[in-house]
Amino acid sequence: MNNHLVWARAHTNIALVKYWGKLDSQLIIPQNSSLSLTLDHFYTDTGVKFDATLSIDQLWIDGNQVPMEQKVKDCLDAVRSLAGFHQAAIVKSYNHVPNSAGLASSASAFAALATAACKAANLVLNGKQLSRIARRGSGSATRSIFGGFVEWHGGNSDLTSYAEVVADPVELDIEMITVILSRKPKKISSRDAMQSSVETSPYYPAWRNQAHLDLIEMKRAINTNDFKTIGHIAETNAMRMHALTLSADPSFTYLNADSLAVIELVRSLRMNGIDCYFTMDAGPNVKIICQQLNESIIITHLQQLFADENIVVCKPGPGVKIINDPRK
Ligand code: 2P0
Repeated sequence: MNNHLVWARAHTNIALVKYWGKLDSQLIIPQNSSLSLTLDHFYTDTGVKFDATLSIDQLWIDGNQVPMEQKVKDCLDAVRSLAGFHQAAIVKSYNHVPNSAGLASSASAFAALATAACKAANLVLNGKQLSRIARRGSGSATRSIFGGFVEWHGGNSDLTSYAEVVADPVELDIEMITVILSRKPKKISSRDAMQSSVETSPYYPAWRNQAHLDLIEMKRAINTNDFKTIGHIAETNAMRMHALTLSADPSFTYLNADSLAVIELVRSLRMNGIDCYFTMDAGPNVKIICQQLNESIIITHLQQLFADENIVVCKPGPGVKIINDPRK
């Protein structure tokens, strides 16, 4: 075993065809395949050491020790089972993502955890195998193992549910302007919200069928560098996902008044010939999908509504990497 913590850095990803619902909640097998873009701006650094002298796993987030989370334990257990030992671990994580507000902090967190833990356990795995371990912590983390456009093949078992690169490096001019409307943790976790959608929305079967079609069209658009189609599918797919929470029982929504204001702005810019689209995840923040030539005009409009520090331009980002201790 290594004497020091082994560190990995993983970036967040934003789904263009969303994952929303599980077939198997233990193994985290999704109801539908999904496709995302890994971003350069938001990331998590996680260090792991397995230590025979520790009696229980320890978790430190942003410098503070916190109670062990079940998702972290699930991911560590998957690594221990593969490595064939039972040693407890110390895990230290530094998040450079606004936590739990629809910016997919769990995606970068569990991709970094899986990668650091496998290396600390002296396991030599390829990206596909790492993505299956990351999946045990959080579904969206499956995709953050890779950079650029990434597909998570939903599959129907541990072996068949993994991520794969669709395009990396990304040649297309594409960026996402993240508008941070809330830095507070969300009221309903995505885990509970998607389960409620699967169990109570009468529209769930239609979502699953449509997501399958959206994925096929999205891959075609990526392969032909067709920005308009990518944006259009991403926007309609996101709103169809949010229709599931609105049609669940009890009904709820992640959209707030500010989200609607950004959506209206995107629609009005588009009416005026500026090619841009929106997507949203399990929180009120909106991501505007655009190209560099329109970036400054979109930002000028956003600045009339929101403070500069809440407008963050993200470009395609890299896959997970082993790094040196980021605190040294
Ligand atoms: C996604 N989201 O595809 C979708 C779209 C949010 C909206 O994956 O239960 O934290 O840990 O597998 O991955 C967020 O859910 O959920 C998510 P679990 P996860 O990015």
